Amino acid sequence: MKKTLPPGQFETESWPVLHQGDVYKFNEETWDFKLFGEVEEEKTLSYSEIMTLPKTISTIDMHCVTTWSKFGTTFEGIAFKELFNLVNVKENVNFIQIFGYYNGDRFGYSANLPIAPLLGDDALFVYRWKDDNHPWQDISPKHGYPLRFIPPASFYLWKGTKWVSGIRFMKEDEAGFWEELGYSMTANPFKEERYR
Ligand SMILES: Nc1nc2c(c(=O)[nH]1)N[C@H]1C(S)=C(S)[C@@H](COP(=O)(O)O)O[C@H]1N2
Ligand SMILES: [Mo]
Repeated sequence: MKKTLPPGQFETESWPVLHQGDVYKFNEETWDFKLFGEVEEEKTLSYSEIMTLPKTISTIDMHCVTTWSKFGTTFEGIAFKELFNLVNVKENVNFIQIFGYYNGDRFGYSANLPIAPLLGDDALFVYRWKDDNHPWQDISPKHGYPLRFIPPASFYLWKGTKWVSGIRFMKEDEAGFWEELGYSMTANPFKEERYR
């Protein structure tokens, strides 16, 4: 398999853990997934409703802005397009923010992304993974259990919200948690778009 390291990155075999705040403790009773914003009708899905959606398995490279890249991790999850299909977005809706847990607030973290590049099999809300050194296993609490977004490799990994709670659909591209603090709106590692 051909590996292309983006500029300024180094390869790691391990999967580092990086986030702000504490680790979310999953409780199925209070957990849900919201599809909201510029949609005809907002939707709230329970954990079991999410987990019965069609599954996708893909190998996706991860590039963290702190300069590590991990190749060849295989994920099992629900493709963004499966959730996108559940709502009718209004006209000219081309962006989303993916929300997740931060310090007691299930909607305290967010990352913005354009919709168009997320319609393939490499934009997944994941719950299981494996690689050459690890058998299939659940995503650990530190990596985002019960559900965690993994963006296509053409985005830095901070766009990969852990402990996800929902998707907000938007007409304008609006900054999320790190973007507000000066990180790139577009975040392409191959163009080294780290800051804005
Ligand atoms: N909810 C939440 N998701 C988050 C973060 C965070 O602080 N909170 N940090 C992001 C950043 S900056 C990175 S690099 C990746 C790291 O993912 P990992 O710890 O699974 O390697 O998670 C992203 N998702
Ligand atoms: Mo990061």
